[in-house]
Amino acid sequence: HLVSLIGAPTDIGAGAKGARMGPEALRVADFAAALQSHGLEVEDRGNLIGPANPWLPPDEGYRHLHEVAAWNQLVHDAVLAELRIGRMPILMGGDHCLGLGSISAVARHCREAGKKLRVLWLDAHADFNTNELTPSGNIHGMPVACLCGYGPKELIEIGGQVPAVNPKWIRQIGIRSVDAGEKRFVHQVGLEVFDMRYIDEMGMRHTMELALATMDDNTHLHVSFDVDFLDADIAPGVGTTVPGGPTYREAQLCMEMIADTGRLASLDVMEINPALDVRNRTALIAVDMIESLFGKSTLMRR
Ligand code: DIR
Ligand code: MN
Ligand code: MN
Ligand code: MN
Repeated sequence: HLVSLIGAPTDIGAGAKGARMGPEALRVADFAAALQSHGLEVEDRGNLIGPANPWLPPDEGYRHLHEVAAWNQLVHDAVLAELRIGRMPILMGGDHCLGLGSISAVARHCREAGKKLRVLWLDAHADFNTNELTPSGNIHGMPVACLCGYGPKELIEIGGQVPAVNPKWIRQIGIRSVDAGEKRFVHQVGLEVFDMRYIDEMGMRHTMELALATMDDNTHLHVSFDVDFLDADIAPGVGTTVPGGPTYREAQLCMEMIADTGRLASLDVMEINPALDVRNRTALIAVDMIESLFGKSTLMRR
């Protein structure tokens, strides 16, 4: 179990400044040591270096399109390099626009290795906007659409094949904020979304049983963890908090059930914004959750 940490210190796709400090907040929260305590061999590859955030208004519905493309290319190349040498990449964001680079690399690796791909998108938001639907122009609201082939050429082609991902491979969990046009588009494309109402009515256990169903020994499981997935009361240090998210216990169960599959093969940890946090508690809770994702449990289970 060889894990590589990749820092991507940018908020190029976000609407608030500060997610550029996310990788350092995770390091200060002893992320590597927490992973090592569960038997993983961890290398911290340090931080990628990409363009600065010029903090400009949107242009044709996109803020910082060229800088976002440059960052995603760096992330794609770094993630793919780790996968090709048989290591598990963990991307430390950085805002969630970088899920595009990470998952396009994972999808390319799966094509090369003849693996099936399943993507779990843990988030308060569907991140399924386009430049015509977006109310903000922030590209961290668009990576899932881009992965499915809906977006500008310079973003959708990063993984070498368009679309990078079939929408049928994606399961979204914890969703509770979807913009009006985005909502119509989610339904039109048929994205599989387990929103908070679904979790309220059916419970996290049933939700995760469905989200993890029909995987097999040949499935590469990628988790894209936008930390705003967690309820804002327990994770205040993110740019776009939305109330009514999974509780501590619900989120723990979600992570533990993913661990039980034994199929986790790559991970993004995104949107931690230390400028909005309280004594680094959001990075600490993210590390706590990720320990469960890697198999930490109170007792052994049959
Ligand atoms: C909103 C917020 N849907 C937008 N999106 C995200 O600006 O597109 N916040 N991803 O984290
Ligand atoms: Mn592999
Ligand atoms: Mn997101
Ligand atoms: Mn989000």
